[in-house]
Amino acid sequence: MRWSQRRGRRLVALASAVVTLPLTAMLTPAAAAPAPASTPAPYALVPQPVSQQALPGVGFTLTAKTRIAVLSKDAAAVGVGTYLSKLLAPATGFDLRVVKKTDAPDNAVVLDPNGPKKLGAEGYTITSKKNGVVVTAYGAQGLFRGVQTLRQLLPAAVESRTKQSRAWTIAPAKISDSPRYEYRGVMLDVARRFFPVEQVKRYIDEAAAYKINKLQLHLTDDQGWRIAVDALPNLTKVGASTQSGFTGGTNWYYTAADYKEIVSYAASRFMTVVPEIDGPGHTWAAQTSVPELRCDDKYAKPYSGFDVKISLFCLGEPKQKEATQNFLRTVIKAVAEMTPGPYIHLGGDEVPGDTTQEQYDSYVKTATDATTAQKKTAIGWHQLGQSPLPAGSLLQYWGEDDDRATIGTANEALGIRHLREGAAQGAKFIMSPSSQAYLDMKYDVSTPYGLSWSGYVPVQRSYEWDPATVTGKLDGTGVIVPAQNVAGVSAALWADRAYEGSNALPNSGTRWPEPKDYADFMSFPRLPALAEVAWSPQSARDWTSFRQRLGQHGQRWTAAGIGFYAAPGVPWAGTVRSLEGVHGIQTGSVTLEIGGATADGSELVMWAPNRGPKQLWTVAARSDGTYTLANTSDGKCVEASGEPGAVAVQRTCDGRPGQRWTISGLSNDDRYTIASANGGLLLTAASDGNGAKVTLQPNTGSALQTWTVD
Ligand code: TNX
Repeated sequence: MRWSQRRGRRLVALASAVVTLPLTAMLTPAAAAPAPASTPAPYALVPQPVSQQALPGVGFTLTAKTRIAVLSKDAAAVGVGTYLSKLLAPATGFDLRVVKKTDAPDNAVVLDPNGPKKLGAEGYTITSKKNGVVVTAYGAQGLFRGVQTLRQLLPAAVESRTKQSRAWTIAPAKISDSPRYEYRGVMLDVARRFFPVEQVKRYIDEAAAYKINKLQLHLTDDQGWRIAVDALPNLTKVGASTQSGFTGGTNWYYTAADYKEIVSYAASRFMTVVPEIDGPGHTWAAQTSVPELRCDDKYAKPYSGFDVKISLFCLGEPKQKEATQNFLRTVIKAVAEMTPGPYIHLGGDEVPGDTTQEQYDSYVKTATDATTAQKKTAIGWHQLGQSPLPAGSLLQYWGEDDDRATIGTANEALGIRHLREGAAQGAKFIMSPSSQAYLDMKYDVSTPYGLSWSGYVPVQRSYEWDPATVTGKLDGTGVIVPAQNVAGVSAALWADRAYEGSNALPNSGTRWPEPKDYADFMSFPRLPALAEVAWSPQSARDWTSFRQRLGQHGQRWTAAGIGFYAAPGVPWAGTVRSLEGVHGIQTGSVTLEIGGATADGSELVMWAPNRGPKQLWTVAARSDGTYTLANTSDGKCVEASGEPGAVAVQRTCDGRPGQRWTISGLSNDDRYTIASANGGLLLTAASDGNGAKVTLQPNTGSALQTWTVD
């Protein structure tokens, strides 16, 4: 059921979401403020600040002698100065000196943490003029957020890891800003796919650039236990030996030292780590290590598969119930002691059906008691709302748009009932609606990785929603969590299908990207979209402005080495590769050609490349984001009817759906998939040999479906 695509309904839902936006905007309190969205944004800042104004003149140009002057002795504030200096060093080649001052000097980048209290912990102002730049905040954290904006006032090349020779001018502006929500998070599923420490740190930097301030680590699941607990060494000895698709690991977990390194790196970016210990479902890895948690008292065999809802602690037997309680107390205490942040996430999602309410309640009570005993705030997926929770607990809503249609009907979806029960307890909510905020959902039919049980999530869908109304019906009525109980927003990057051709199970030829490359491709550009949802006032947000601003950020990511998805519908500027022009279209050692024929309907073939006109294609973009591919010898277009197995032929170009193609880059290199706009099947060579036919086939991740467009 959860694998079904439900595409028809999804389209209806999208259409109505667009129509209701003005209404939802009117309902939110932030909309009462004057709407800055009506004036075009002078600079391409993401997230959109509360207010910005371009000033006349050229702005402030950095030189090797420019100083970063911190108007404080506070170590955290000075630390932001050092961070900025290091951030600018690789691309500029400057080693800007950080100095402590009492008064703001001219011709410097001034960081002033002594601003008015009304700026709040994260608010800031920036004044950037020809004779210097001043960032003002109430403390170091606000300075850090301001520095992320300052970064975006510099040319995109500043993100390069290597020295670039050019002028480094900070655009002239007056900006005043503060966040809509305090909780602005992203979750990494390090359980299904283990992210080495370096790759977690890299992701922290990428997220911090968009003012994300919480990093939830999904540390435990069926496929792996990723955090060392001294008292239970088996958890990492056995329980960490698998990932989804991998077996035999010996170090696929964070030692106490690793975890500490992640926590302190995150803290240096003003980001709080939220560890998640999921239960009572999603606990197979724990059961491989601690047999007392199982009804049969036997060690479970490590699991490296791709299913969900496969496991449950043995909650019905008194002996095992006690073992589970002891286990939870030990684990939560150990994790809490390693975690300086205020939160422990207790999971609670997707419990297999054979649990009674009493059993679930009792698990939740043990887990939340253990959490409050450590003076931490409990967070759970919204299912946790069905059980009594300590005051101040947070719930993370991950429902899907299809369920929202049932709100207020006699047959409300179970997830909606749990949401209601949580809301009735007065809990605050973190919004991670799967149809908008799940980064593991495919963008569109061409996306090589991930799932689509909650629909496709193109960038626009991840952007155009309001956390204040997302727990209501799609028309904005029947909202369950009142606006004042929304604590914030979190994106979630699950990793149970982090391989190419993820519509099918992987095989021995499947390509697995590095976790960082999977994360980059699925997060960019959607993480910045969600960061803006979390930070910017609803009244300052609109898709037309966002897509323009976002289009300027692709070159920043390219400069930084982030392999993002150049999603259709966004005007990508700068160094992003344009596919338009004349190209050979090749897979393996053969290239696409028209053969000896020129008649309409004649079949295309693959052949060893000779760069002749019969093997070259004019790639032209259409306004709908698709391309046509016209042969340079006879001008006819590549065409295939939509069904599986349809043979690719040439025909006089007339723009019919069978002649339109979605060309999508795979992560971080120059390979593409070519999907028919007439149903989404992929152009597939029958073999890597001379004379091979080309047909439409479902995405299997096969090398014969990945193309270079040279
Ligand atoms: C549901 S969302 C899950 C995860 C999967 C994810 C895949 C949630 C709380 N549980 O276990 O990884 O779907 O999209």
